[in-house]
Amino acid sequence: MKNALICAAAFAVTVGYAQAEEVTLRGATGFATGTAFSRPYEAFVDWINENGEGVLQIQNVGGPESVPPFELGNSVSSGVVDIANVTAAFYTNMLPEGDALKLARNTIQEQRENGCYETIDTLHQERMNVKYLGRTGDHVNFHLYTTQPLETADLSGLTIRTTPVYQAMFEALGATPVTTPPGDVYTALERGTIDGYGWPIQGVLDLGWEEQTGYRIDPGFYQVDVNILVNLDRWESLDDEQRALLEEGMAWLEAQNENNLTINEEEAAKQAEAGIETIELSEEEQAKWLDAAETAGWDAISAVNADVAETLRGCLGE
Ligand code: 173
Repeated sequence: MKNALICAAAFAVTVGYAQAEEVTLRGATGFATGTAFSRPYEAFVDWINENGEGVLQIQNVGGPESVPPFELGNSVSSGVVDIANVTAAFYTNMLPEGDALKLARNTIQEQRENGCYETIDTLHQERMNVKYLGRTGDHVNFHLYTTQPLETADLSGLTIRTTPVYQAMFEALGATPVTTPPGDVYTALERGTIDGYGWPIQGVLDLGWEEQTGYRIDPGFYQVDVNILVNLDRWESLDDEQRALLEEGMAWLEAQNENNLTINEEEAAKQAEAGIETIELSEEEQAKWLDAAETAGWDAISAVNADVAETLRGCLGE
């Protein structure tokens, strides 16, 4: 009896020690807190903190004011932050092929089914030392917004703010591109140093840009990718329960991507109310517009890495 008690006590101690302590990850977002492309990540952080008591928590260290958006890839790669909410266009310095994610025509759920997720995750792990946890932004297209009306797909003579998302396309259509983080767009418009900017259908009003925007050019093109990345060393240091929690939270978040279809309509209506006029290109000009997007977009990826371009083209749809 005495021996049994000692055994039980020893077992309890062992189990007690074996249980991992609650871990806190330091997180950062590449988009201003509370705006369209940060909100899904913030909801994810809340979900994890609610469901992960005693297991894992995320503490936000902030947005672009803490880590400049184009440096966030480096920060999560080196472990300055443990988890990041960031679009691939902001970390092309580390993974230029990541720019292909915008060319997806399918959803992250389909990419998980057809093996594309694994290819993308492997690229991130090998080249950036990060776990590609998952993706938000499905169903959200990008647009060109301008200060002056535009009649054709010809952008020659116009200086347009870009990121790697729009660079190849806008150049192919004749624009002079200027790359800036989102935080510089308002001032560039105000000073008249740009004639327009690339941005998704969502978020313009969150940033106050409607004051400086005359027109949105339709149709939209590409598909937003805002990805959640976890430093790989940190990921590997987590136990199964902690990783499962992050994956479950990510699946929960990805399931909400379909809400974007409704949000897009609401945002278009809000833009119209705020005085942004929609310019619908003619059928002929639309064809040039969308062809430039697709052709210049994939050509840029192929120029960087033809093999990866071919694999991704096969699994990101069409
Ligand atoms: O325009 C941008 O800054 C950009 O590349 C982007 C990407 C995804 C979502 C929002 C903006």
